[in-house]
Amino acid sequence: MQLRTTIPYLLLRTAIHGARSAVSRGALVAIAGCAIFIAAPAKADVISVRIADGNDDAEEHLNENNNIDLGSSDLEIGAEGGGSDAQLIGVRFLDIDIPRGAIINSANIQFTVDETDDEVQEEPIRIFGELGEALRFSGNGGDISSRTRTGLSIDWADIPPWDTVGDAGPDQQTPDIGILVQAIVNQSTWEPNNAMVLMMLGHENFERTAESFNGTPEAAALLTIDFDPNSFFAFGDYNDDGAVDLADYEILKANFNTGTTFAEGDGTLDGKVDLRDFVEFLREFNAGGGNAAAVPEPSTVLLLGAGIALLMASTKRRAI
Ligand SMILES: [Ca+2]
Ligand SMILES: [Ca+2]
Ligand SMILES: [Ca+2]
Ligand SMILES: [Ca+2]
Repeated sequence: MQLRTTIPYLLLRTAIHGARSAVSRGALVAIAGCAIFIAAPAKADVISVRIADGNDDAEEHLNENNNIDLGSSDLEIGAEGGGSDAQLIGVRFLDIDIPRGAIINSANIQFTVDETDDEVQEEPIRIFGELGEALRFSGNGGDISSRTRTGLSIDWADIPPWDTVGDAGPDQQTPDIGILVQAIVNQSTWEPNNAMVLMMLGHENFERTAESFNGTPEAAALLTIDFDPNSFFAFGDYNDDGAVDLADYEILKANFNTGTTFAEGDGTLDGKVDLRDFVEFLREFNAGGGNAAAVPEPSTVLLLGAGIALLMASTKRRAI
């Protein structure tokens, strides 16, 4: 199976893979895209969480009413009705016991075949995470499509035919969605044991029919996350030199409101460089960016805030 991914995702994937390979060295590492502070001894934890409620998997029909189906016995990834009725699928997982900002090594969702399908896939299924509260799905029209999505998405392409009911192997598993999980656990509102929602945006002329909780609870979607509980995302080290300092601030400032990647200042991984990134940057800057000798003077912090405030004011003027 060939995986198609977005360029920012590849950059970050490289960075996180670099961090993983460096874990055994138990050292401070800096790699393309971001820097990771490794506290020895590092280890990887794996959690697997299955959907546990009929209202935690749902289908939204992408028609004019955006009707929600909470109780269907299956989830048609792509489109229902022989491929004519495109759907957005939402899956919600409870009690994700991961600390805020922990490095996500990899993640995937495992589905199980409910009905056989063999349409050739012309375009990918696009997978997003939800930023925000990740509430249980409701029957209100548009409940899934109205949620705030991660700025990044992962493409699930070239899905082979599903030819045996009950199969739950690599062909029914999403590509690595670790970067989406990273964006979710990086949110300032994230706390261990929060719920997590992921969404699969379908299209017409393609259908893969997976089990839902309402159909067969023990074969409902299963989210697996491999993470390092001892290593944390460095939100502010955009230039990978192991320190969160004025050089990183200049990057953030230069790309404020226009940047889209981590290297351009998007520490929160939502595809935008904005005030939230600056808040995260300041948090790490104030803490010395992992370097206790580098804690700045309060007056420096005030100057940085003034610089960003000027940028925000000039943006507002341009917008009028
Ligand atoms: Ca359901
Ligand atoms: Ca269905
Ligand atoms: Ca830096
Ligand atoms: Ca951001």
